[in-house]
Amino acid sequence: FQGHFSWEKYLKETGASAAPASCFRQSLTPPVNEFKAGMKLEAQDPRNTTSTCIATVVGLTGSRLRLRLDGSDNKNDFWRLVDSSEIQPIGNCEKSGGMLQPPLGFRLNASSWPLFLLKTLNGAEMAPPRIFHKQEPPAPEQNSFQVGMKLEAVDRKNPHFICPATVGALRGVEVQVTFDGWRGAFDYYCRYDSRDIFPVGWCARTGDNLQPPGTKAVMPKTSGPLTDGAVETSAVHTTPAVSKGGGQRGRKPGRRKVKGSWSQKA
Ligand code: MLY
Repeated sequence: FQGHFSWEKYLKETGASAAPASCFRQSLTPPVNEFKAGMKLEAQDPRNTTSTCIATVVGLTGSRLRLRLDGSDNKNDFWRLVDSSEIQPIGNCEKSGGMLQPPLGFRLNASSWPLFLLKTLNGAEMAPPRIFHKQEPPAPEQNSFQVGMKLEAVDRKNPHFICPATVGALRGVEVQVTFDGWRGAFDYYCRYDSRDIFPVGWCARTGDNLQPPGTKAVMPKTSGPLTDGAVETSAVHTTPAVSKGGGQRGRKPGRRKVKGSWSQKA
């Protein structure tokens, strides 16, 4: 479900162009997601990347999994593409001589980890090896993004969101991702081969939910009939975005506080 946001219209309205798919470290056909909620797998602990932990799929969105580390709380969920090299079938770690580790912030005493591990795996539904993807797509040879190109990007403060974005700047192998309509509040730099950025149309193809642009920023001026940037943006995007009540004009980015794991003070 894509709300009423249409890239085709939006690109026309903004006079911008989409970054070509060849710029991204993503497969040309988005990877099939055959995982199911409740399945367990091995994942690198995002807060301690040398640790391999047990994770449970707690949600699915497009080609991505929402993961929670067993023994952790529900405030530290993270999202991975199904073809990420950071997820593996259970058994992989020990096969390669490693040991499964408790997650950072393990909620029990460290000494109870071995028993916890036994219990969490006992009778668990393990994600079958065949639904993992053999390897990540290769990184493009170089950073071929250009300033002004449009893309879809994970909002790293709210990683369940993928949103329309623009390349704001280039810095060697890095790309500045600026979120359309959010006045810079969510912008970040990432490597050009980051797995968090996608070509225009990605969400439409994976069935992931692309957020419409925010309404706050003054968009780059185009030859439209309106002259006030702020008015233009709200006129252009008729979708009420993620706001609840109040109307678009009154919405302050960062105002909405939602209980739950993903609202890390957005
Ligand atoms: N916590 C924020 C969420 C904003 C998300 C912005 N992304 C989509 C760029 C809020 O409630 O406004």
